[in-house]
Amino acid sequence: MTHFTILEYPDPRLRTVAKNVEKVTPEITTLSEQMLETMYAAPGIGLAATQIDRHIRLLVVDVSEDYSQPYCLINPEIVSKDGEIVHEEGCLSVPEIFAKVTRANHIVVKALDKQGEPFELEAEGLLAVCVQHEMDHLKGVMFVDYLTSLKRRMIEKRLAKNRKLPPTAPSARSAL
Ligand code: K2U
Ligand code: ZN
Repeated sequence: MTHFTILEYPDPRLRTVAKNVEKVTPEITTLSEQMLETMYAAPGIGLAATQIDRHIRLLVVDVSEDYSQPYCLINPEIVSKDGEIVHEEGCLSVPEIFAKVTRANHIVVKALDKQGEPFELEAEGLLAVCVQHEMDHLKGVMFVDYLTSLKRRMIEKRLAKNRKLPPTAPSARSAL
């Protein structure tokens, strides 16, 4: 069972713009499966390759209650979007921080699956939010970038403080 280390904000590697996957090789297929294992173990509902310091356009999501609906999107492109949703977001790279972000409520995304086959995913609600959140990671964008600079500075101070706390101390968990 492979669980990757997840980069944490403000690590500058999280700002890397990922490159297109030229060929979906067995290594890429295995990587996507290992990313799902890492995501489920976190636990999370999405993970972008950027977060495990692999700068290729690959993301995984599963917003189901029972881990039964995993999607792997390689070289994802949004082909249409509409509607608006304000949803509280978190991020495995920004632990213990949650904040509301406005995104498109309905999207159609074209991508390659983990075998390299093209497909289209129509998503709305939390799945649409999660896919857009992960696609932002592939551009070096994080959900905290949508917040005010004051809130971002507060997050950076809180994360720094939490890192200094002994591992057993309750961290300063908060929504902004
Ligand atoms: O990028 C990540 O770290 C994945 C996020 C996915 C997410 C995107 C948008 C809105 C909420 C979550 C992580 O899964 S954060 C952990 C989490 C899990 C379930 C619900 C909310 C947050
Ligand atoms: Zn994230």
